Amino acid sequence: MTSVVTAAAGLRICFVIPTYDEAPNIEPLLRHLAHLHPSPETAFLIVDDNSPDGTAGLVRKFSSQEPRVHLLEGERQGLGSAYLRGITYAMDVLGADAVVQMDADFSHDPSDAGRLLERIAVDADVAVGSRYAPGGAVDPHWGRGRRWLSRWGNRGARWIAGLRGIRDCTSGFKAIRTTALKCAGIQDIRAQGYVFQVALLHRLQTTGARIVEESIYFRDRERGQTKLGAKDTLEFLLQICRLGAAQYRNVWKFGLTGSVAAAVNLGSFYYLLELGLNKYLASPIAVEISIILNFLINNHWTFGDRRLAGPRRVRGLKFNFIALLTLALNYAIFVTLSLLFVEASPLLLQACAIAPVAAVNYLVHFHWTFREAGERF
Ligand SMILES: Nc1nc2c(ncn2[C@@H]2O[C@H](COP(=O)(O)OP(=O)(O)OP(=O)(O)O)[C@@H](O)[C@H]2O)c(=O)[nH]1
Ligand SMILES: [Mg+2]
Repeated sequence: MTSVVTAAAGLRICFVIPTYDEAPNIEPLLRHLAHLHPSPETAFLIVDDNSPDGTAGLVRKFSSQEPRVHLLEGERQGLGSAYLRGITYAMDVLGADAVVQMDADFSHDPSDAGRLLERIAVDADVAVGSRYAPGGAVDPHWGRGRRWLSRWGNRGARWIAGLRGIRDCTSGFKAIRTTALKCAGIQDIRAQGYVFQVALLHRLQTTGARIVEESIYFRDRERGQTKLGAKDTLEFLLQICRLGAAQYRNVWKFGLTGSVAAAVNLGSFYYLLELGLNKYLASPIAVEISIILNFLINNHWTFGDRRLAGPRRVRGLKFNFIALLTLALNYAIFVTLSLLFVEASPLLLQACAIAPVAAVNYLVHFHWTFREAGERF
């Protein structure tokens, strides 16, 4: 065994390893990791949920010779809760700049951690040890059922929860910069079991973390027993649906805000006419009132849960600019359709013009006007 000197040498690294009944594995794993990562800046945190097989006792014994080993004990509340506790402790108490999360059963090869750390030191906030990236693989001993569950679990995470471009969304082997974890506000993650991995990646991705994948070989555990149960599969399904629904929450809020703005547009137009204003002056004033109102509601409500990039007045100008541009686009589509389909109902043509423009409008505002700090346009 040779130790690794990584580009991450300047970072305070903490391995966060959850354990439940891992007595046969924990000591060999800690010995292996301590040898591979000799830096005094590296810590190893075992999060044990009162394992009946005495895992915690073995960790305590090991830590008496190796002070870089820490033990966090608690009641068993599931893998997600254990990770949350462990990561929080690594950041707040041990002052880690980066955490490496991995299983204790040697399914994750300890010598792969160096490659993950290299990536976050060089070009990423998160490096996922990926079984499905080119070059990655799972143990041939995996049965059909397990392969199927893993494949479809990943597809579900991508297609339903919306994890874009990540091949292994359920991997429990990752190196993560704690700056990205702080940005992601992981404290609010409500995932008790294995789906925590998906919820965590989802948070990191939506808050603009740069995520890369490094291929790994996932070995089947040789000692001890699996803790993956039917309850985890059910929670997985429910959680990815919840994450998926959250993706569209902004869409309906945006639609509702747009409808309110349209009503205000008409209302103020009517009121200005009543005041005796010329209709050619009343119309743009009403449009501008509705644009400003639309902006304010979107800024505070629709995208209010985002950490928005840039000052509000710049966002306001961008919003106005896009609103006027899309108004012109809407009008151009309407005129073109009217010329092409002379007989068609004007109301139908107006509706046909609104739909694509509303979609463009939403996407531009989502990724530009109200983009999250850190998101690249
Ligand atoms: N603290 C804590 N650790 C857990 C809990 N459930 C699982 N773990 C640990 O999480 C890691 C992954 O669990 P595993 O049972 O290996 O799950 P898996 O890798 O999907 O399944 P197998 O490798 O087939 O056993 C291991 O280190 C477990 O000991 C839990 O409720 N609390
Ligand atoms: Mg395992």
